[in-house]
Amino acid sequence: MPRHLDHWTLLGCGALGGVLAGLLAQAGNQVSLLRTNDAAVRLPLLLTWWDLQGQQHSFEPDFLQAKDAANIRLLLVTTKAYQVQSALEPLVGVLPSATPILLLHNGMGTESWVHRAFPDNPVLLAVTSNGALRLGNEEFRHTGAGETWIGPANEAARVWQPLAELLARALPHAGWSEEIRLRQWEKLVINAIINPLTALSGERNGSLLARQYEVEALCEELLPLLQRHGLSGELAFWRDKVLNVARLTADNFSSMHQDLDAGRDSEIDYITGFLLREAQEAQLHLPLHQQLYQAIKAKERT
Ligand code: KPL
Repeated sequence: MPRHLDHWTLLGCGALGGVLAGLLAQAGNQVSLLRTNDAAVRLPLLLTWWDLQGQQHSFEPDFLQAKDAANIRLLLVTTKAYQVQSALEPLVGVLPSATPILLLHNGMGTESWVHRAFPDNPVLLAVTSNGALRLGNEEFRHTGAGETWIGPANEAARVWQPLAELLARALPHAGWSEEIRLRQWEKLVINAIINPLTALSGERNGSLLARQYEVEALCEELLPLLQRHGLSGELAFWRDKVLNVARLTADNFSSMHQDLDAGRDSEIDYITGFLLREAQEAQLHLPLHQQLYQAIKAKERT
């Protein structure tokens, strides 16, 4: 395994980034937070987080800037999908080409720019169903144990399989998946249904257990597109998958609900927007998802 793998640099310290930083530090890793060019982003000097048992932990992260890029051994990008490009831009041409870039965000559609901007770096993709809440600029809560999968997005990333073991020492679960894009699509379906519905209703994820027919109709509309992308599950499989996550995260507010509530943009362009773009290319129509997209866009504007 390559050396220095216990030094993680995190780009993005939202709800999930904050909790991951805490979990990685607790497992004995050195954790640095990368300052972006965005002066509005305030990073925690003392990061406090509560674990699943309600126990409080704190640690003081190190800070790096783009000019320190040569010291970045392992870059974990946990910004929102729509921030990936602007957050990574200062590292173009200065991040060592051997440094792996691990992208972890909801939605899809950021990857192609990353490959163009960092053509020689190993690029890895990750999906997670861990629940996280940001309580303030410096305070975070781990709200649900979930699975985390990472996998290669290019050839150079294939040797980085040991990263999954390393993550598994810090997280409730982590595994390597050669089929990470299929897992991203599965998560995309879950987010495309739970997130906009709960962001619009203002309710917790568990509220969808009483809206099974809507969930089913939204799944049904996606089936032809999913089949084109190699996901062959039938309607009951997808409905149960979405409802199962709603059940497991019943007390959570979805990230889209949290974003809109806090006056931030949502990730709808990388979730439903991505699905609509893919559907258009395949000449498929997704009227129900189109309605959700427009309703979230309208809510973003207000
Ligand atoms: O990923 C999530 C999110 O809120 O973004 C789910 C799985 C829906 C949990 O809330």
